[in-house]
Amino acid sequence: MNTATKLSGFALGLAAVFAGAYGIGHVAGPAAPAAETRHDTTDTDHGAAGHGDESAGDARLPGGLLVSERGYTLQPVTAPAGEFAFRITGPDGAPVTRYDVAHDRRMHLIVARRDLSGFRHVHPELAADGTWRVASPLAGPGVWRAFADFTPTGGEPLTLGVDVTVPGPLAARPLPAPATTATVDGYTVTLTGTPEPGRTSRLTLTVSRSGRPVTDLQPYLGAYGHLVALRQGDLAYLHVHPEGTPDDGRTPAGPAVTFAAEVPSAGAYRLYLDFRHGDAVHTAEFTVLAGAQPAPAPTTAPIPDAGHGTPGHGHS
Ligand SMILES: [Cu+2]
Repeated sequence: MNTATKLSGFALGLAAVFAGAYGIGHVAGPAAPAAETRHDTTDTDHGAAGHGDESAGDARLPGGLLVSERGYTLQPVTAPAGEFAFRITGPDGAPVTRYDVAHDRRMHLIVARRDLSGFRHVHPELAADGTWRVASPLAGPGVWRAFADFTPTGGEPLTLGVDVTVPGPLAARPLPAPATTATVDGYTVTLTGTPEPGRTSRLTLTVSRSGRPVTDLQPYLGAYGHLVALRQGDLAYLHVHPEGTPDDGRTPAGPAVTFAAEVPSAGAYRLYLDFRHGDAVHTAEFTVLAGAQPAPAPTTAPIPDAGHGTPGHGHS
């Protein structure tokens, strides 16, 4: 991960401050640029590698880092209290009203605070004018990243991201330590496999309850589990695909669900596994470290205590 990538996280955080606060009548985002500055299909853009995606043969950015890409722009719109609403505008500047179904839905809205807490995955309803609405998944104060994961009809799958601020007292939440076991709603989920930068890695999540394997997982979004991975630092949104589907005649309904994951760089990631059992969706979360950890870069922003031991900057 390079300096530009790290700094972009800070810049986005600052942008959120200026973007105003969600829920007090603000319409976030500038007018939709009909012609965005990024057109990822040209090779000239690929010359500017170093955005953190070092995977061989594919210099495209990870998803979710851009609010506007390939002419499509994510625009939160004013919504009543307790509701979250947004539009996707297309290359012609008009709201997109036609979407393809992917993973059982036309729109997946994922939100997480920038400190990777508070993850929610919800499915908004589309109005005829192209506005998506859903009961607000933003559970409390903080700077949230909202990801819209969709496929416009006639276009390619796309994940756009936008920062949304919910005002209120902020509590710092450090990223939980890496672990291979998570508990949620009485379930224990274990993770095997380690993501390796730049190539596809198999991650297997195994669900048990009260010490017994769960073998009757219920289909959710066309699979026995749905996994989202977000990179610490910039919340790059990673594509993760389940192996097998409930209707293929050979994929068991648990206890293990296997995914193919590609991470673009070494670093810390938060994994969020949605699975359905007992007619409810549960989310198990894991922190994982991918690859060798990057050496400390001398040009990153100062961290607390960084000045200790430096002549002339000592604290007593
Ligand atoms: Cu979804």
